[in-house]
Amino acid sequence: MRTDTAPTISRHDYQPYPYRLPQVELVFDLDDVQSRVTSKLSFERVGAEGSPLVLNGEDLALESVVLNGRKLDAGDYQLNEETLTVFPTEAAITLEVVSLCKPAQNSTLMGLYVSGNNLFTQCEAEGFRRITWFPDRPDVMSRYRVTLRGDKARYPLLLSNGNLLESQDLPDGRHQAIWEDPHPKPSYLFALVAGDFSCREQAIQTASGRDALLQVYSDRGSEDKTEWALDSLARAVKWDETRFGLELDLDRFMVVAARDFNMGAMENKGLNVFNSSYVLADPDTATDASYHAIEGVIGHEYFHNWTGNRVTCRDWFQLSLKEGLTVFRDQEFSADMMAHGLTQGEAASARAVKRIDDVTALRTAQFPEDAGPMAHPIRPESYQEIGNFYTATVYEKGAEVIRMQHTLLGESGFRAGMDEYFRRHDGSAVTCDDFVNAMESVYIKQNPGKDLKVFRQWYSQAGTPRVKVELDYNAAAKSCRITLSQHCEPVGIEKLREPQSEKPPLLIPFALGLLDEHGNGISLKHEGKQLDTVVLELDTRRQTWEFGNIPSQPIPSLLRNFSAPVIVDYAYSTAQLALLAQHDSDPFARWEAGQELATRQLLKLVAAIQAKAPLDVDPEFIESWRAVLQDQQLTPAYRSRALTLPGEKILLEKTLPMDPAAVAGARRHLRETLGRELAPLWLEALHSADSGTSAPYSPNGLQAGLRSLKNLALAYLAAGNHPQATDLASRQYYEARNMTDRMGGLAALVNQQDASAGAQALQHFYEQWQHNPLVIDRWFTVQATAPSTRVSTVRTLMQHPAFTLRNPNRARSLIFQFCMNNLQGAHTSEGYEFWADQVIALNDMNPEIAARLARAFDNWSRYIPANREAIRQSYERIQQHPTLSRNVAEIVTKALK
Ligand code: 0A1
Ligand code: ZN
Repeated sequence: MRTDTAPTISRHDYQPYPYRLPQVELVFDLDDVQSRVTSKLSFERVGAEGSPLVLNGEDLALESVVLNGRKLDAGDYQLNEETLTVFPTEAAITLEVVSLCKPAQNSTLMGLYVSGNNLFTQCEAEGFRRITWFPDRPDVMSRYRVTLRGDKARYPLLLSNGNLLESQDLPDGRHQAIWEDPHPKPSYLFALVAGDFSCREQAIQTASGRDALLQVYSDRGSEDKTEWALDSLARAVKWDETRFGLELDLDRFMVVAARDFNMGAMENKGLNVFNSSYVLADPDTATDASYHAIEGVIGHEYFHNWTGNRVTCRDWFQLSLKEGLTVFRDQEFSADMMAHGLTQGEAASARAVKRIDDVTALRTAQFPEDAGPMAHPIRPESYQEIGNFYTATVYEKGAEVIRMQHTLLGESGFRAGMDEYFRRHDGSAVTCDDFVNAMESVYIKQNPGKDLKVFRQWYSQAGTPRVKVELDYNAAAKSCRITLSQHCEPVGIEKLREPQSEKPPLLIPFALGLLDEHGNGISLKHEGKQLDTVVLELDTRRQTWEFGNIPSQPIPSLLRNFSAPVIVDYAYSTAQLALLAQHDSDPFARWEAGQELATRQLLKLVAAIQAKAPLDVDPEFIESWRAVLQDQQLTPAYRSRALTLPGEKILLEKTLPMDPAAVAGARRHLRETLGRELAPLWLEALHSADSGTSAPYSPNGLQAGLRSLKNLALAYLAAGNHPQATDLASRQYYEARNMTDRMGGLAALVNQQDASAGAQALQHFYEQWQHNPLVIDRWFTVQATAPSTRVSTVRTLMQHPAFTLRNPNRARSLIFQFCMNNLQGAHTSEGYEFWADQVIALNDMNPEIAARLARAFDNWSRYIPANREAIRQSYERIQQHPTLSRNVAEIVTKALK
């Protein structure tokens, strides 16, 4: 905890560490109250003679320091809050440091901490320094040999990275295990786990015929819920071999589930630690969405073994080097898994659904971030607390930047670039530039005379670019000119800089198709090929392309498959959008056209609410929704996406000033209207989808699609106050045979008019599932996000015996869900006060989690005046908190600038 202003660390200030550290030996005497760590570090000086040896440490008690066999006195070293410095004279040094830490008291969940009765570590980004003094930076890579000692009854399992060399019993009921990791790694990839777990395992053979063991550890009693995670892991191993030629490099690969975890999961070498919500699943307790998330996160952490661990980051500014790339890889893995075994047409639709979900996530979380005070390039230029930069920008926009390189190079070119990247950098700590260099080496061969110089700007520039499209059709010449121009507004701190200079252009791969007036695709000649979709490489402010042989005035299909993370401006007529929504052969662009129609309708309603005018819904809009609902050619999963209105956060971004109540009101009104006007069709969809899911449960795309359409239909019927809605929802809730249906029923019950039916179901649900924490998280979330929920309800729920702020999942399920996903409940002065109270409470407990909550209203300056003022006051109150953590302080300072 610190109250002074934290220094800002800049990307350009990088200095290599003056020592190499080839070998690390750690001995842990584990105990939850106090653990002793003895470390023996063998350094070799590579920098200037006399370079001081600076080690990071935090919340540690120092017992002793021995330098080259000589015990140091306090006067021989420098010790302060954050560093321990010794002053060696030799070039080869062994340093032995003994220190103590207190796991049970550690509520930050960084470093060594207690969860349940077990001990876990979390070291990324800078948690290793809470375990022992160390050069805690990713460019110092070492081989680790780790001895774990602990009480055998309490900690029957002692796990760390790499291979188990030996285990033996010790006196006094203790035992020890010695682990050695053959692969050099940075400290952030270190892990240990000690405790009592059950294990599900599978022996596999890797592509080259090596035997390996995959293991998933979880709390005793939950072993029946780890089958899907283990299967997903086996699929991930195979997929990385097939798609990228990357093999598992370990004899065993372990995943351990933890109840208390700040993030989703962590890719520690050979010993991944997971938030239990991304491990445990069975049909009774996990929804389809959870199954898919588990598969994705298991894949993500496994893929880090190459993109992150074998090749790691030189410094934390390069975080997107591993995260953007690994998110791209997990997205592709999930898409391939969803498309697996389907016909070509179904596979295309399944991939489009995945793309729609990923783009929706990007627009919900990253676009607002890129337009707010925390806006930063995917490779940030500076930070105060690196923990604040595990963001949607670094991860999701980072993945889009990788995807654009994939689009520019093609699948085989991208693969060649990846091969080159590993050939050059395996075993080292590198930069984003190194990655682009490898890709560029292939791109240059494919495109003589061109390079990725302009493309690199994506790594340096914040903000969502806008691409304006102009179309000129020449009927006489039967030719069509497409002009693209790009622009990116200053964002975040850029706005404070004077004078405001225009940002340099980016290379934007812009996928385009043209349709005739019947909706048929027009073949386009581009760079000597006839194509349905062309990828235009826009790399200046404004560029024009001309296409011949266009028989009549075409309708453009723009940014197909979302080929770049930009916003497109084009003056479509409603009729053109309706045509695209019915006929575009690109399923993503087709969905997008429907979303644009809905957005226009919703924005009209927002304006009407603000003007206190009557709320009219255009009949043509309802007809466009009817057409999709009736289109049996579309898969249920795709239809459910096409029939979902744009989310409140996506809509808010399109309004200025932002008026949360009006946006929520508009969306509610449109859902109610669609629910009422299309009631017979929703009923039909509900019934036919229901009969389609009588097979034994599987989370596969087909079944999940049917359930998602069914739950959507139920939600619309409830929104439209259909007379049968309560009965239908009750029946679905009480008779459900899986959690997806049960939650669909429960949400509909809680959100329909008959309050007593909702309350009864909630009571029933709690009684049924009170012993399963992950299910109780859902119970809190449905209530936190119900439109009728107010601050008083949330405060009451916080008094519930099952509630605790200390468990991040629980805090997220209630507090975060309410503050971030309940527009009607949270955006009141009472809501903002409540939020500030919780940020302050969390600040003293878990700064990482507190800082995430602190971001909830950081775009306050774009709100309508009443909300703006109330939020600002709450931020100021937080700022005055005397023990503000560096994490929260950075967010609040930026929000108030
Ligand atoms: N590297 C992990 C994310 C992660 C980051 C920080 C953590 O501790 C606070 C935990 C996990 C990933 O990308 O999955
Ligand atoms: Zn990651």
